[in-house]
Amino acid sequence: MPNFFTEEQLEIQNLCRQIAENEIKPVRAKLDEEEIFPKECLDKLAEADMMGVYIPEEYGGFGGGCLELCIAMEEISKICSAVGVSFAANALGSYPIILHGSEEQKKKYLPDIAAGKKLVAFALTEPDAGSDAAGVKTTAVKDAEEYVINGRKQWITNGGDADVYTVIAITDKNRGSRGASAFIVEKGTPGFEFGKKEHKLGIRASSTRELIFENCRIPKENLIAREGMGFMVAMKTLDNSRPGVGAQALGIAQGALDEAVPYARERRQFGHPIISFQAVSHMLADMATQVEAARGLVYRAARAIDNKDKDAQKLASMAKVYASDVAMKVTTDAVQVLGGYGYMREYPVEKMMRDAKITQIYEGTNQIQRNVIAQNLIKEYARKR
Ligand code: COS
Repeated sequence: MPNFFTEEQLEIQNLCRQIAENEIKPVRAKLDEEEIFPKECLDKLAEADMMGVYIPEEYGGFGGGCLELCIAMEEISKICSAVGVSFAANALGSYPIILHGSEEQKKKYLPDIAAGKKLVAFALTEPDAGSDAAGVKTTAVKDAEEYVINGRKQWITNGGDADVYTVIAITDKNRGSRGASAFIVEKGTPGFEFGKKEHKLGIRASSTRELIFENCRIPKENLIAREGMGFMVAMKTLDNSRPGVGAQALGIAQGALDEAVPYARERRQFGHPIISFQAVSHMLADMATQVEAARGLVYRAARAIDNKDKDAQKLASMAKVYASDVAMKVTTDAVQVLGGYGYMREYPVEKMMRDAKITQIYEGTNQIQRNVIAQNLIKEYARKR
């Protein structure tokens, strides 16, 4: 893939690779074990100007897009995908502002986000609204110059640690998905509290919390776009962020392969390195092939998003679904190659296997992604007739 990257993109890759190796690798097991939010790792990324890789230059960012985000995400997630998701959740939370925010909102929030001074979170999911994103119940009622928000958001990545939240709430309950609106809510606003931190199977260093809104008043200027556009804002946001989940999964899979091959070369059984047994070498060959195929699709989707291609939404879902399925398969196989050692905490592949699972679930389950792909196919082929 490096052949297709520009000098600047290779620089991003190199910087993130160095930070991942030197700053993240030594602490990843401890962060995972003790469920510590990786603030110091994010600070290192901020020092290298990586927190704003996807933010336009005029707002203090690097000026890249989805492709640059994916490059950074692959490198970070190769070493620790919990740091990866804590990093990428900022992009997910920022996209509503980047894509649909007013000039004032962009000027107010994006420079601090790009500098890593403020962390962001995206709040769509609720206890009864996951795959059915249009089913949100949180309400925002206009009251003179303010909106009053009431409701709960669940499983919010960076919840509690983020300073800025982009929140989807219902402004007109009679209009279905066209009755939702998107808002910016700042941490510390009266009536906005956090629930308990969740304990998870994987990506344990990332923070996942409930958001609780009780008569939380925000200025009407914090409405993103117009009333009724919230569902569209959320869907466009997810179209842009899904290749990033693909890149996270790709990183996890590459990281597992990077552990499995050297181990299989060194581990001797029956007098030979186990890589000399075809049962093992063919497994590694399949793993490597799947990783490369996922890489091709992730970067193809990222370019399509940046170019605003017609098939960008379909490719974004394909990248997410394929790379996450590959990550689950490759990490499971890596544990198998390492055998008993692979199952132990001393080796990183069991963490990679635990981390891989969420990539098949969040930002739209892989079942939802297949629905999105199928819907796109139906429309595409209807146009061709
Ligand atoms: N971009 C722009 N508009 C979109 C869109 C997109 N990607 N997807 C849907 N829309 C529009 C539709 O065109 C439709 O507009 P009209 O009302 O003008 O016809 C409207 O939004 C409703 O679309 P649809 O009927 O397809 O909505 P559904 O309720 O059936 O939901 C899915 C569609 C399932 C795709 C959506 O709910 C989804 O993505 N769910 C997963 C959510 C998710 O990822 N959750 C994870 C938590 S966030 S980390």
